[in-house]
Amino acid sequence: MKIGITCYPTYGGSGVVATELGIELASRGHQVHFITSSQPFRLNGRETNIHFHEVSVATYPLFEYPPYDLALATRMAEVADFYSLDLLHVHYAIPHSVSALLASQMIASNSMGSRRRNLPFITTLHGTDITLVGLDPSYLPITRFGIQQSHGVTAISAHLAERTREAFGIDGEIEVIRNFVNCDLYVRRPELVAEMRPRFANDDEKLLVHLSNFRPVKRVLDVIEVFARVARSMPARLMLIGDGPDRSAAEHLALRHGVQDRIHFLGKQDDVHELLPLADLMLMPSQMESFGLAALEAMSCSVPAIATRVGGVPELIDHEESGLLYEIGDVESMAAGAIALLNDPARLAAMSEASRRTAVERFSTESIIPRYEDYYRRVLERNA
Ligand code: GMT
Repeated sequence: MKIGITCYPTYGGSGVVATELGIELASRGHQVHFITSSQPFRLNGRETNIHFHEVSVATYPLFEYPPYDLALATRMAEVADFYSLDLLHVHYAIPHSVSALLASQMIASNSMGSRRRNLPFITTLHGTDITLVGLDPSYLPITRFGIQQSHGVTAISAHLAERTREAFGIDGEIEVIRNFVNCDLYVRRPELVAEMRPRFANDDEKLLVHLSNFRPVKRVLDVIEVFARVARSMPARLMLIGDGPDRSAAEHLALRHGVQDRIHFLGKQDDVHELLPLADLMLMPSQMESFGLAALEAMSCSVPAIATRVGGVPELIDHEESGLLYEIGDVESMAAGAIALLNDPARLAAMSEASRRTAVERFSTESIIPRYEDYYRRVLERNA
C-alpha cells in the first residue's frame, strides 16, 4: 500500500506512534509518505520506503495567523496525486482530520487536474485532541465534523473510544488499536546497563525515571514530591527526560526539597531506549493519559511504573502485578508504594518481569501493526 501519514513531528506521544508506525509499515514493504511541518524526530531521512514531504506555510502581512491547515491540505492532495497514494492516515484530530477531508475532496473533484478518485482518510485519536483541546467550544464542532467525515477512526484505548462517543456524540465505528512498542529496541541489555548506569547512579542507589513533555497534565511536580520522599528514605536518584512548560517549576520544587543534586534534568533525548532500562522504577503521576506510551516503553525495558488510575492506563498496567496505580495527586501513597517496592527486591523483580511480559505479549509491534494493516484494507475495500 501507499500510505500518507501526518502527525505533529516534534516531541509528543502521537508523533512517536505515527513515526514508529510509518517505520514498521515501511519495513513490511509499504510505501510511506510523511506529510508534516518538519521531519519527524525519530527519522534519519535515509530509511527505505519512507519519503518525507515538508509542508511550508507561506506568510503574508495580512495573515495574523498563517493558515497551516490549508497548506497541509494542499500538500496532502499534491502528494496523494503525484504518488498515487491509497489512503491518508492522520494522527491527532485537530486540525489534521479536517485538512485530510479537504485533500480527499480535492482528489475526488478534478481540482488537481488529474483523474478523479476516492482518497479515504483515517483519523487516529490520541488524547488531548478529545479530552482537552477538542472540548474547547472553539474546536468542538469542527473536531466532531472531522471525526464524522473520516473514512475510518481509531482510538489508542477503549477508554478514549468511549470518551469520544460520549463527548462528541459519535455513534459510528471507532476501532480500538492500542499503542505499541518495539520490544527488540526497548529491552534491558545487561552489558549496556553495566556500562551506562554508573553515569547516573551509584551501585547502592536506586534510580527512578520520568519521561514526558512537562505539560501540566503530566503533573511533573508530583514526580518531584514523590521522589523527595523516596530520597529521604533511601539513597536514590531521578532521571527527568523531556522538557516543557513545567520544567522550571520542577527545578524550584527540587531546590525547596533539597534534592536538586540527586536529579538529572536531561532535557529532550532521542535515544530514550538506552536510558529507560537503566532505571528501577518509572513515575507517571499524570492527570490524564489516554494510554501512557511512556510507561509502555519503560515496561518493555523491564521497568515497572508507579502511575495514576486514569484514562486508558488500567488497560496497560495491572495494579500490583505489572505496576502500581494510585489516585491523582496522592503523592504520599505513591511514595509509600515506591519505597515498599524498592525495599523488596523479589517483588520488584517479579513486577519487572510482568512488565516486560505485558509489553511482549500484548503491545509488541508484531501484534499491533498487523491490526493497522488489516484496518487499512477494510477501509479501502469499503471505499473502493
Ligand atoms: O494528549 C497528549 O498529551 C498528546 C498526545 C501526544 O501527541 O503526545 O499524547 C497522547 O497520545 C499518546 C500516544 O498515543 C498516549 O500514549 C498518551 O497517553 C496521550 N496523552 C494523554 O492522553 C494526556
